[in-house]
Amino acid sequence: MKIIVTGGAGFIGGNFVHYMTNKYPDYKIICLDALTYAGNMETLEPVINKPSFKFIKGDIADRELIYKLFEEEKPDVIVNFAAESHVDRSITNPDIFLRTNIIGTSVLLDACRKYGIKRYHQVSTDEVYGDLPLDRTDLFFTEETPIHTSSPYSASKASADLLVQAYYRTFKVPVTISRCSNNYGPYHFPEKLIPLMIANALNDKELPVYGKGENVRDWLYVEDHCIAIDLIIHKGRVGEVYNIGGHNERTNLEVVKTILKELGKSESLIKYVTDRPGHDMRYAIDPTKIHNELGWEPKTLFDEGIKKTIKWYLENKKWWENIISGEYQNYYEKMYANR
Ligand code: NAD
Ligand code: TDX
Repeated sequence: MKIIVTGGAGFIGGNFVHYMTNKYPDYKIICLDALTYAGNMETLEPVINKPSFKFIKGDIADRELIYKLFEEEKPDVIVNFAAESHVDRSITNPDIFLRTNIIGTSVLLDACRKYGIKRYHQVSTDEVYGDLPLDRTDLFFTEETPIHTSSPYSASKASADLLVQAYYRTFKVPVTISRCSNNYGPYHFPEKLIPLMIANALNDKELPVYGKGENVRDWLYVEDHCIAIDLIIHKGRVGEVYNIGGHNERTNLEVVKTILKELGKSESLIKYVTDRPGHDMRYAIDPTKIHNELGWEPKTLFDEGIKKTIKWYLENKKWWENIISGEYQNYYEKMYANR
């Protein structure tokens, strides 16, 4: 089996590459990544010298490059993680989100159509469903929940999902889609809530909490996401959408306070800052379908996963300090200075 993993130098794609090369030593895993600000070769250090692994630098929206790659490699499966993934960046600069997340997906689908494929898997997000009210804890996103997006990021991801479904119906490309809740764990880029708060707390910097910190996210340990995608590409039904999430809902403030407590830091580091425009209130996944059809359930609950994650950031300071000492400084200044 030959699998092309796009976006494999990023957070979830990187964890997926590690997971798959360990679990299936006889599979050929090819990582295609444009190495944007979010891509990091240090994330691929544990696999880079494995004979079953190959890295190619390239953009999923580059049609010529993608067709050549398909022609040369003749992959069986594509798992598309490559995306612009940060909601705040999509608010300040939507353009690149449309190019990578929509056009990039369409180029990959065209290549699948042209060269043939056993499976195209689109890594999507629960954000395509919009949000749920805080006072209706009985409500969850199912695969039937209508698409209803809030940010340029989620609109671009939803557009990609619609294209994937159109290529299934019209051209019979064998696709699957997974829509996962918020991930956390090793190699998470420190612009996102959990790694940002860990890094700031360790540096005794303020922890910027948007609004009142009452927004709820459904946190999934990244390895559980990798296990779910592995199951879907091997056993999932073609044309289907699978929600992935584990009923690990926490308010942002609960998450931040847990991190401070684990690190022995004071809550006085918390700084309430101007809210994100259009900020989704609550995400919560109903994972019944993937549980019933594929037997998936999360292995790592939040209280254990957050400890493991903090431990990883403590033991791998070089990985994230290299990031926050570079261009990231300009981003941080722009995003947080006048908030
Ligand atoms: P990330 O930002 O950490 O990584 C994205 C990777 O894609 C980077 O390595 C980057 O270099 C690469 N990339 C960007 N544009 C590219 C292009 N045009 N061509 C090739 N490579 C390109 O993102 P992540 O958090 O690992 O998310 C991965 C996927 O999972 C995304 O599709 C995202 O929408 C989805 N997702 C993320 C979460 C989450 O909580 N992080 C939850 C649900 C779904
Ligand atoms: O500094 C911050 N302060 C803060 O309060 C940051 C960066 C975030 N937040 C809040 C906003 C959200 O309510 O924390 C919550 C989580 O924020 P992010 O880490 O930016 O994630 P989110 O917007 O929920 O989106 C994530 O989950 C779904 C991923 O980034 C997406 O790629 C994925 O699709």
